[in-house]
Amino acid sequence: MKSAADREREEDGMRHRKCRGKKRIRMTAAAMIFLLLLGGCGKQFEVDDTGGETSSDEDLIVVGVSQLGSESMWRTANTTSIEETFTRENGYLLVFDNARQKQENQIKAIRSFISQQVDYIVFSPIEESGWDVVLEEARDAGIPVIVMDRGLKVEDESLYVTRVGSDFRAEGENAGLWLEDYLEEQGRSDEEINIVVLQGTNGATSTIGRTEGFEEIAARHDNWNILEQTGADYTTTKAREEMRRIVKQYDDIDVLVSQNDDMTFGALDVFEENGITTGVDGDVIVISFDAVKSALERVQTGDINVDIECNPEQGPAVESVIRMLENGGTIERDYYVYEKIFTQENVGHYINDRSY
Ligand code: GZL
Repeated sequence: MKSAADREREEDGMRHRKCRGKKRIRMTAAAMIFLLLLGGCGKQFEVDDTGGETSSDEDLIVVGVSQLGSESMWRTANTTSIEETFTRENGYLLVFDNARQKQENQIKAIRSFISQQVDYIVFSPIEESGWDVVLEEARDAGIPVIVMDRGLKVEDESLYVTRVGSDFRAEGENAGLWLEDYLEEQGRSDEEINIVVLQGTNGATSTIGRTEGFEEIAARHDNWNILEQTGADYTTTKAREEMRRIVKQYDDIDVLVSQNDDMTFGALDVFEENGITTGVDGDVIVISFDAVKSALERVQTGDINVDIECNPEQGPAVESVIRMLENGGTIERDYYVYEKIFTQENVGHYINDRSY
């Protein structure tokens, strides 16, 4: 039985952003293209022309997926979404590789998919550059590439069909817009506000987008002081290390912006160790990203003020693109998954329906 939130998420499906709304908190733009899960059978898996092993004579679409790693709860949910989507029952043979946070492993995996003559390649680029050569090899092999989650920069945009993921810059801007509203509600708009930022993996477009988006809003406020932005690689352990140094270095932190929930958990541990309260009525305002269920529980208790969702359930959206390609449909350059902003006021309506 699908819950309301699941139905809403499915109805929302995948959306193509036509324009950027300029509302106070920018939510997904009004003009959307809803992708319908198209019917139609998969393609006959070509027999390897060297007469080598094939998956079987079933009518399966072979999809090679290079996942960047398993560094966070978000990543685990993203992988689960792929595994639950590309099943034999749905007409697919999934060839999956975990690159363990190394770009070189992703490049090796893509080359392996090419030699296996998969029908489609899907990958989440750990960082935005360094993909041109291997994607040219995929194009020369006639294999369409779909980028999932993080983005990338290539000389020739035709090297990949589309990207299914989030608008990271909008996520960063929404964090800044929320802080503007919150400080106004608290009567603190003119107060000196000291901010520290825990950033994700260096060079990742999620890190770049969230950083640039928040900085754009912060630049509007001379009284907002970003004391430090430091990388903690989207992990709890690294965040603990960095925050233990930061709380000794700065004795008046008003806001923590943490670019994923795993790092936020590390920071909350350190604040607690030092007798610093956080969240609603706390010493430090905490802004987090991802909105995994265990973090939403900390929004509900008030330890985290706001969690900017980054939706990992991208499997169905990627599958919709493949179905469109199989049916000769027209593909947009970008598809954004639907995302919300959670605070103590609204989290109770959604938390029980969260699948990750
Ligand atoms: C965002 C994704 C980020 C998450 C982190 O789409 O790439 O990587 O925010 C994850 O949790 O590690």
